[in-house]
Amino acid sequence: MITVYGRATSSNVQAVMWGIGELGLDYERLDYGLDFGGIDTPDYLAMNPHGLVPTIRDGDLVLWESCAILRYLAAKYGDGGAFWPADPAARARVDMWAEWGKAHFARDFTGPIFWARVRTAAVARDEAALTLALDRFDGYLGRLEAQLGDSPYVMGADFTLADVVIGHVLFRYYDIDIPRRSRPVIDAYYARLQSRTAFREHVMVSYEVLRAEGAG
Ligand SMILES: N[C@@H](CCC(=O)N[C@@H](CS)C(=O)NCC(=O)O)C(=O)O
Repeated sequence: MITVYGRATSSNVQAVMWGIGELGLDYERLDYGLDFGGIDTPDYLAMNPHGLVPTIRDGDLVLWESCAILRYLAAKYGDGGAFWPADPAARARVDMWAEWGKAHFARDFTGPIFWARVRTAAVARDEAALTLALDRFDGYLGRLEAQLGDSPYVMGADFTLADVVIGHVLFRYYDIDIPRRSRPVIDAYYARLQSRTAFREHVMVSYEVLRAEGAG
């Protein structure tokens, strides 16, 4: 039984939970963070000195950082197949896209777009910065579209850890009120992700509690 500390509305918790769902693991998830609190206590900080979610406990092992957690779960409980391959070269290619997903795709959506649009009142919003962020993110979508091509998933025929790290961003991208350029390949990819039970259960989670007053 894996214990996940983190609120269901955290995008990083969602990525971990989606991975847990895909791997079919037993878990309990405890609400920590934001209004639930609990992340600034000595006990929590002893597990995660950064006071952020998610943190997981698996027996005596405690881990934080969502991608490190996903890789650990795949290494320990996966089958060495497509999701996170045992073969170093194949694994590195999955990690290459997962790293990009974390360091660019998710980062440059969450703060500059999601926070700006949903967690910031309209009067305080820097619309010019939001427009620039949307342009940059659309460039990322263009490159993701090129990588997807005719394939169902980022790495080709098979669903991998890279889809979790990149794909969890798309629920909020499509759900929030922003201008979106027509991207049929990404639309189809997002539809494909929505057909996955664990995506619907752990990623397609209402974020209304995060909405700032006056955000629109
Ligand atoms: N790089 C970390 C980021 C963790 C992070 O920023 N978590 C946010 C939620 S997505 C957090 O803990 N915010 C404070 C809170 O929820 O109270 C990861 O991927 O796990």
